[in-house]
Amino acid sequence: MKKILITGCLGQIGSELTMRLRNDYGTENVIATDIRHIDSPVCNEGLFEILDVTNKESMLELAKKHEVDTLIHLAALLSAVAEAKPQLAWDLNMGGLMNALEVARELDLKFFTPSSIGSFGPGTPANDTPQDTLQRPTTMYGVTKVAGELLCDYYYTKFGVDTRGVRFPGLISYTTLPGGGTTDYAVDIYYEALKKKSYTSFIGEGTYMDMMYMPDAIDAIVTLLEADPSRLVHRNAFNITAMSFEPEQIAASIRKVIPDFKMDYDVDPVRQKIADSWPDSLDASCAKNEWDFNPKFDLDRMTHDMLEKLAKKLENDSVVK
Ligand code: VAH
Repeated sequence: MKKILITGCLGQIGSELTMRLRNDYGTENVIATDIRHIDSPVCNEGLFEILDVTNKESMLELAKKHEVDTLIHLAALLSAVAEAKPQLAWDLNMGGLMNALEVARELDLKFFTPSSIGSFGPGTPANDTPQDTLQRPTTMYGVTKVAGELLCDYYYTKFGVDTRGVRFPGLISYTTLPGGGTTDYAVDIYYEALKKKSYTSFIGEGTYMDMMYMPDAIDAIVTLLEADPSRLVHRNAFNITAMSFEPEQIAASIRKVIPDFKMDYDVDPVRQKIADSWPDSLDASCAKNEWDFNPKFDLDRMTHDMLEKLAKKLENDSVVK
């Protein structure tokens, strides 16, 4: 990986991945793109281009202009938004992916795009979900993720495109506000804990989902993309996870730092139905065996880091306003 074009850079993953890759590979070697420009480090502290991923020719033109060797495609709608706008989700998630794969094929680029635990459905074994198992998701988001996995494997076997991907669990970060996901309760809760010492969860008690702190997610992307291809038995997409918890457990973790934190519930039936269709815990052994996946943050370490970093961010934001 020497020169990288990233789509969806203003999203939850892109906003941190862009800064990490600029640090690791050089600012001049990372071309960040998104559908809009905003006043942010992603747009202001390196190469940034406006890109609508549903326009293949403009994506191809940018990849040629910057002479990239790697394409990381992140632009997509997340689960809850996709469920509210299923036709738009199909057009963006699948149309954008096809365009990105075609650009990677035509220019012989290394390629990464994420799948998700959302690619599984109610018929999937819920605990220690295997790498290779039934995938019959009941959401449009999940349909696009399963189709995306199959399309990426097709481009590898049919055209030799070096496609690689992971099935992300819920990702928790402090750099961007939650963006329409089902697991976002586990981001919201930290903001509310700091602002109000209380949170009303839209996901019900006892709902287990796989989760991961963003630094581990970014490490996973870089490690997989730099992995020796001869070791890869799988490609699209690897189960990865760092922890599995339900709302009461993250609340208990927060109370170790904020003892008087309180939580109650107002369950969102749409996002609860999505969450109930997903696994409780994944088996990530293939990722560990094939490319040394090794997450560093458990729930309490994530909680301490998240509350510390988010408190500083909220303080800075209030000073700026
Ligand atoms: C979502 N955060 O909730 C995303 C992710 C596994 C969840 O795909 O849609």
